[in-house]
Parts: sequence; structure tokens; C-alpha cells
Amino acid sequence: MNKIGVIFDLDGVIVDTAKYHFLAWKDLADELGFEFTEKHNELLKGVSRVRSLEILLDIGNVELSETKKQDYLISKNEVYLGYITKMGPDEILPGANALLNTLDALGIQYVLGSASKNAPLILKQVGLYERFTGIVDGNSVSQAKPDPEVFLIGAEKLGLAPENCIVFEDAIAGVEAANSANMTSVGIGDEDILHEADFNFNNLTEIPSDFFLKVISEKILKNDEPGLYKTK
Ligand code: B16
Ligand code: MG
Repeated sequence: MNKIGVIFDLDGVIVDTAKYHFLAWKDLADELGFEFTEKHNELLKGVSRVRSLEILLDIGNVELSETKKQDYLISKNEVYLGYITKMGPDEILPGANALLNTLDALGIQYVLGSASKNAPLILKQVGLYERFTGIVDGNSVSQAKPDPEVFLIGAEKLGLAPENCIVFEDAIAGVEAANSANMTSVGIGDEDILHEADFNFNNLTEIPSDFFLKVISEKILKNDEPGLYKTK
């Protein structure tokens, strides 16, 4: 059972760090004197740190020098680190541990494919770091999602062709990245938002136990007939 591999996004799939990003970005918006809401925070999901700051400054209609931007990127991350260094295994999202156990039992390897430069620290905090075959994070890429680079490096770490990789993602940019890498995309979250994904589930507890066997029979065994789960 080594013909497919899995690439997991981190924030929104394995853990919910978006709430900590929100608090840290809100601190900065407060300092700069404008309102930053949870709805605004949705725009930052799956987006790199640098791009997140640009979006935040657009929301507040604030222009800053490059030096100031660099200062704020550092101070925002310091605030964020204050939150994530308090994380523990209880913050692993429902279904994630069970899904990793299923993959282990099937002998299917998995790597991380996250935009976060803090991904290794977060995985260590929640006790999952050692379980992954490899980590691809914001430090490993030159192009952010929706560019497929993060997932293509993930496929290399798995030693597999992109078409044999399954990506679990909660952000539109991540689903687009997986699709343009020619991988099977699984959208975790609102199907209306993630409608470009090959498969959709609200969360990881909904993944059927035979999901991977079905994907193997549909993708790897080249059975082009519509499958039990695949509706698109
Ligand atoms: P950092 P993911 C992403 O993680 C977050 O969704 C996004 O909100 C954040 O800006 C990005 O990581 C960078 O994070 O500041 O820690 O480098 O969803 O790709 O796992
Ligand atoms: Mg995410």
C-alpha cells in the first residue's frame, strides 16, 4: 500500500491556529488604529505572513515603509509565538489522530505542506512532529499557495508522482495549488467555498474509513468510472 501518499495542510486541517493569528493581527490593527474583524481574518487563511500583512494594511488603508513592515512582521510573530507555545495535544482537531492512525495501518506515508514558517514548532507542541515523513513549510518555498511549489516538494519527499498524492486543505488557495499540481484535492470546510476540490468534507471525522482504498481504485488503478465518493 505505498502507491499513494498524503499531504496535509496544517492550519485549519490538523489544528486551528487561525484564532491565534487573528489575535496577533488584531493587536497590530489596534496599534495602527483600525478595526480588524474575524470576517477580515478569513482573508488571511492559507496566505503567507508577508501577504497577510499586505492584506491587513489594505483593510486599514495604511501605508508603511519597508522597514516598518519588517518590524511589524517580527512583532506580530512574537505575539503569535506567545499563543502557540502554549498549545498542546488537546488542540489537535477532531478526527486528525484517527486519520493518521488509519494511514499508518494502511502503510500510507504522509507529509506536511503548510504556508506557516512556524509549522515545525506547532507540530512539536501538539506532539505530532515525529509522525510525519517530512515537513514542507513556509521556510522551504519561494512561491506561496496557490503556487503548487509546496505540494510538489511534498511529493518529492514522499517519492511519488504528483498524481499519486492526496492533499487535505481548508483554504481556496491551497485547493487551487493542489489542483494545479495535478493532485487529488480534498477540501476540509465549507463546500460552497471549496467547490473546486475533488472531494469535500466538513472536517476530518467525516472521512470514511475506506476513503483511501476508493481513491486508489479510482486514481491508481485507472478506473475512470465515477466512484462512490467522487461526484465531480
Ligand atoms: P506563519 P497553513 C498558514 O498556515 C495560515 O493559514 C495563514 O493564516 C498564515 O498566514 C500562514 O500559515 C503563515 O503562517 O506566520 O506562521 O508563517 O494553513 O498553510 O498551514
Ligand atoms: Mg490551512
